[in-house]
Amino acid sequence: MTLKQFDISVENKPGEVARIAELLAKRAVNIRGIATDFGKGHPMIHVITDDDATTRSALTASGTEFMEKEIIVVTQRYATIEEPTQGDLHTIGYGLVSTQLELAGFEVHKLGIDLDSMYFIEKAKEHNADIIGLSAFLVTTIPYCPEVLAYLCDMGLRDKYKLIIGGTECTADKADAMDADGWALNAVAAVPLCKRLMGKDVGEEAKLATGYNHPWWYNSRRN
Ligand code: B12
Repeated sequence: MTLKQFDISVENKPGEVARIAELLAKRAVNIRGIATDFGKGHPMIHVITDDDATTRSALTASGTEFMEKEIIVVTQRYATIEEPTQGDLHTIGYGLVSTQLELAGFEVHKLGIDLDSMYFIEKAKEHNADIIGLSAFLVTTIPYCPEVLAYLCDMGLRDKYKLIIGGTECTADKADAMDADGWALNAVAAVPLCKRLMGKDVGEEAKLATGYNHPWWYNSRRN
């Protein structure tokens, strides 16, 4: 399923986000998502609303420059569960991964830290997740990643979920050794990894991503 995203050009001055929000509020348009960026040297506001037609007419009537694009809507099926493994209190990295994935349209459920391995298998079931993301920063916490995989196998759920790992001490070869579905060096690389695991087109780069020296990598035996 796709939705319309409005990429709105604004001036580089305070109050522009409020101006756009008010513009839409006056027409009773509900904003589902809003983000700003300065990507190409020009400030932009990206908005997704419940009402494309009224959004379009409100922006046009106010003389605001904008472009429209289709974005992929990620439903419950694409939910990911991100969490540091049992005993691991490093939250910064997994927070960034979650944010990047959310920005890319994934529905992410952050479960918290230092949780029992079985807990988020239960949560993955509850949220009908497709990907379980484990963040492990310590040599002492990485062993919980294969533990989760073992539980999934024991429960006959191994093929129901893709399991990916990341964090300072995680590497592609460790992911491979434990038969995880993927690994990513950082939050940005986690996006093509997850898209690839969901069967989305990530371009030519996919061909390279089976090598350990690639910033995002997936387990080709499962794809
Ligand atoms: C900040 C930090 C802490 C903070 C954590 C604060 C917090 N709320 O997160 C505090 C002070 C609490 C801490 C504690 C400890 N830490 Co510490 N910590 C670090 C440090 C300096 C930075 C980690 C970090 O947040 N980086 C910033 C993030 C943004 O970058 P990142 O880690 O690269 O994350 C990216 C990727 O890893 C990836 N990623 C992360 N998760 C995931 C998940 C998935 C699914 C995917 C695909 C990708 C992915 O994407 C992220 C974003 O781009 C590292 C050193 C280092 N250089 O990494 C040590 C380090 C991880 N800590 C270490 C240690 C030893 C500890 C302690 C045991 C220290 C002690 N004796 O108490 C405790 C353990 C606490 C615990 N039980 O977890 C060691 C681990 C060594 C080892 N071999 O196990 C390190 C490597 C430092 C070192 N060189 O010794 N630590």
